[in-house]
Amino acid sequence: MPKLVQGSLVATGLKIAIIAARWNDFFGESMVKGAIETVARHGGQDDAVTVFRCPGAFELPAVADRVAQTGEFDAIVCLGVLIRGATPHFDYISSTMTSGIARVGLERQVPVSYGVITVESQEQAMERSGSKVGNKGEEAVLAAIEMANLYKQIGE
Ligand code: DLZ
Repeated sequence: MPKLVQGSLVATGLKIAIIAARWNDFFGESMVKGAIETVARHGGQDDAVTVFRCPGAFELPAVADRVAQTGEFDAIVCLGVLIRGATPHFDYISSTMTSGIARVGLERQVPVSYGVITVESQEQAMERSGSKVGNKGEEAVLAAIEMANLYKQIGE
């Protein structure tokens, strides 16, 4: 029988940092709310979540790196909403931000989950921040909880 190692979705005892970009906050706010509620639904304490705000998605990796270095959190969740505009800005920001977030997760001793929606329109942003296609904030926090518990299983 192979041994299975996996993280549970129980948030009890976990300290979670949510880093939320302010751009397109109209959509981002429901992702933050969904993420906080999900921690509570999975047994996390009220004071287990700390929300950090930064200007935009571009700043997420830098803040995640700082937060990771405090050593105070079991997992970090990055949340943001990047909507394609008329300029190449979207492409530059999305690729730099995505690889930056991944790098923090690889280089620091803490799981970092990716809850940034990268969409073509406000309509798509609406669908992914809590309506038709779910709430990416909730999904990202679930991944963070599972990864934090998996890291504990693998060994500290
Ligand atoms: C500049 C910019 C643009 C055009 N669009 C977005 C966006 O859709 N979502 C987002 O989170 N941030 C955007 N930003 C801001 C950049 O991420 C960054 O905050 C600024 O360039 C300042 O460094």
